[in-house]
Amino acid sequence: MIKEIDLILEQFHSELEQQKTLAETANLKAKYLGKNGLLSALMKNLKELSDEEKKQLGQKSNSAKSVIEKALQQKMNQLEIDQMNQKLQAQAVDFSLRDSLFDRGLNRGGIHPVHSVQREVEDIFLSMGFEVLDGPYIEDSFHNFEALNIPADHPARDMQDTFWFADHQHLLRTHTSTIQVRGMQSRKPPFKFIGPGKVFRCERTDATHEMVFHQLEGMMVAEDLSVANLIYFMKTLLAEIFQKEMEVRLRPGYFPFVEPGFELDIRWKKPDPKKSEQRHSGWLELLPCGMVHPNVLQAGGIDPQKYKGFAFGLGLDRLVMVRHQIDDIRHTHSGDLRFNSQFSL
Ligand code: FA5
Repeated sequence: MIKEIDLILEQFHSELEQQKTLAETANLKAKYLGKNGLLSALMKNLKELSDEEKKQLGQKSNSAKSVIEKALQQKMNQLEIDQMNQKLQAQAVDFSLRDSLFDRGLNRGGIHPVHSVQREVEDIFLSMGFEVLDGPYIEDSFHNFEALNIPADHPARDMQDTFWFADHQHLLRTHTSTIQVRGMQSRKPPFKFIGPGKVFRCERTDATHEMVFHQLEGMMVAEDLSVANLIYFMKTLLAEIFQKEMEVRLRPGYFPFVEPGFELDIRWKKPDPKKSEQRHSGWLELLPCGMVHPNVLQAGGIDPQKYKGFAFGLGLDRLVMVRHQIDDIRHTHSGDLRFNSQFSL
């Protein structure tokens, strides 16, 4: 009878191999292990055997049962996985189709040139150990003005025409310098960070002015900082971005939150508003900067006796204009696909 169990096992394995579905495999379980299955039928003939033989046969039958159970379970698991893979394959997207869809005239997307230059500038500063911070578009007057040394009655408030909310306490931030204030309040010196984002100004648009545009703020605070450090970072930024020497000029500039303050202008081919095909060499205001005013450090919770800082506010849309020789800033956010498609992937 022990031999018969071996034969049953052999038969079971060869049948199991041929199973293709879960239902078929479940039937096999009944056939071999069920109440009226092959193993049970064999065990019904134990009466004529001696006690020792009964014992041996019992052990053999139990071990055959567990071999069958294990093999069935493995087979069922495998069949379930195969079934799932088949389903997934049926739903899968064939990415190799992508290019042929574009060939058939579907428009290819791309990253907006302002965002791609923003990412490049972020990478440059990240590689120099700067953090990248964010800040809200809707600000209070403290973060946009007072903390930046521009009190309510200060004439400099008129330098940036502001979209105020009805409560006259809140506004759409007019510059990313608000991120300076939030950055100072939330960290201890020494630190250095940049803060890119949209800014809003209620002003008339022209070829170099938009109402909604993008700036990238930068700030570094440490002991023993000087204008030389500021100029080093500005030069590195421009060299990395343009990958060639650009003609720049540094001239004194007035911003209440820096002292001394500078305007960094870049030489570019300025378009002639009357004859769009003609360009004249000119200067474009790009990157104002300066040493952080002691009042601003104080408002940010930093001791101006111990620490110094520098800050800058890069105009990202203007940077894109210079880089791609764009004659009018208003093209950049016009949503005109003839413009955008020049920057597709
Ligand atoms: C500021 O906004 C200061 N917060 C910058 C700053 C930061 C100075 C830190 C010192 C220290 P300004 O208004 O000049 O400054 O704007 C900064 C830059 O944003 C300009 O040089 C220009 O590149 C860009 N910009 C300004 N106004 C517009 C506009 N209407 N459209 C497009 N770009 C603009």
